Amino acid sequence: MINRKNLSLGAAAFLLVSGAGISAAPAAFAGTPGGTYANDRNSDFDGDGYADVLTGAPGGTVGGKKGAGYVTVQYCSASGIGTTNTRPRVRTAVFSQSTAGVAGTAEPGDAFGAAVATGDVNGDGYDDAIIGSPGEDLAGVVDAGRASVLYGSASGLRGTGSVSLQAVRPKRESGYGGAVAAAHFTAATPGDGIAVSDDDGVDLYSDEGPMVRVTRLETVDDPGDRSVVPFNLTTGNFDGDAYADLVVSGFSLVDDEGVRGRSVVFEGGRHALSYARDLTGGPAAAAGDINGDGYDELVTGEEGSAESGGLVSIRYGGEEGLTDLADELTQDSPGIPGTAEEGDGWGTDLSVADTNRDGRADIAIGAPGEDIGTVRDAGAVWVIRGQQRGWTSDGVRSFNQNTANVPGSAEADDAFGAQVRLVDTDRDGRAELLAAAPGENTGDGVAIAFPAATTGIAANGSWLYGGGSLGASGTDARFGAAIDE
Ligand SMILES: [Ca+2]
Ligand SMILES: [Ca+2]
Ligand SMILES: [Ca+2]
Ligand SMILES: [Ca+2]
Repeated sequence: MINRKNLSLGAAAFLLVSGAGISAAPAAFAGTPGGTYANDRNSDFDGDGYADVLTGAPGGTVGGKKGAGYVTVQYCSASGIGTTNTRPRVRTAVFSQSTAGVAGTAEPGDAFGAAVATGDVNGDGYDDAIIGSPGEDLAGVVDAGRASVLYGSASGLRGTGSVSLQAVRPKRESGYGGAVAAAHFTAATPGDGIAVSDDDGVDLYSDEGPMVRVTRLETVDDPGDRSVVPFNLTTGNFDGDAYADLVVSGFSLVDDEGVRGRSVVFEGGRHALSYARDLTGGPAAAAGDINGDGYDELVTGEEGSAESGGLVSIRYGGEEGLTDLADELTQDSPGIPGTAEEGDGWGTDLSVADTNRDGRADIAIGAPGEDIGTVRDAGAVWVIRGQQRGWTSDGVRSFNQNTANVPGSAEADDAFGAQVRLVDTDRDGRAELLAAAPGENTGDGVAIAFPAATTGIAANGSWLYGGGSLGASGTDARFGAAIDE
């Protein structure tokens, strides 16, 4: 049951939110929309030119509080991603609500890090982090939820000066901060706008010195078609203009559809994001330029599509926005290894970026419910290539923890592939694959980093890390439940 409410906030209803001002004038913002193009970097917290990796561990114990949650940062370099124990070492950091300057207090079940996103929201050239804690209680309102903005700097992400975002009227179990995103949606500020979802819509913010709540996008809009319970926020540039578009993906409330995946597309523009259309597909979504024509494609994943064990759909971008017709893929499609079986969850998570430097983005697909042999819900990931005509069945790869050269072994309920992220951590033009198994070791969670060879993602050289490898408590952390590229 979804609680309806009318929370439309006009532009006149600007609302100041607690937080710090801008300390430096906007200077280095590149104005790149969307941040989803294959070679974009929008997670460079320390501004050294290398993408950094932000990972959520919403089950993590902080100061003895189980499930308070934390995030980790790995500052990457020419040698890519690592930990403090790898050679070469990379600098790492851990942030939680116990970090000085971060709003709130680490309490059991806050789930800080359940959602993560990055973008340069104050336009100072250092990317910033948006972190959701949907389990946060606010003034006695259970699971009202909140999101926190942590700013980047020359020394990396900082707790000091962080900003807390919460609903105008916090609502019980609304899960504010369940999904977060940032991109250059409008010309309102030099930096990126911020989107934060709860269970019936999305609040948009822009950092204008003080953080300002600009408007609210309702997605539960009875009796119209635009009826989506938000689950995921995705940004891309589907029509090739100067502004990023926002896709709110989740589950449909349209009467005759049953519980189907559905997404609402809001188009970015000079002054505002505006409703463009809604479409089938979700709750997973990702965007990137798969055919290399300069327009992003939207890829949606519908893991619960009962007849197929998971359905992945691709709609192509163009001058007029996304195509109506979608390419539909399942594990039974030609050239794709595996067999579609109920419960596979193929398409539970998706990521789109170029893995072999051919100028066309490739698609990573996670299926955490995939059985490996007789091992139930061990999980697997696929990488499907982009080409000029769209996706191709040539060169599709699939990996699980029993694949040769992949660390660990496939165990029941590992849920490997629950998160997949393609990110070019060493800036060589080829995105590496990070695939998480948040269920590994009964809920500790691990991520496996797969290198990008000249021919694309490879098992050879893959390695594994968890919260414990990054100076945090690994126990029951569900490390990797959210990863931002
Ligand atoms: Ca960096
Ligand atoms: Ca910034
Ligand atoms: Ca395209
Ligand atoms: Ca690379």
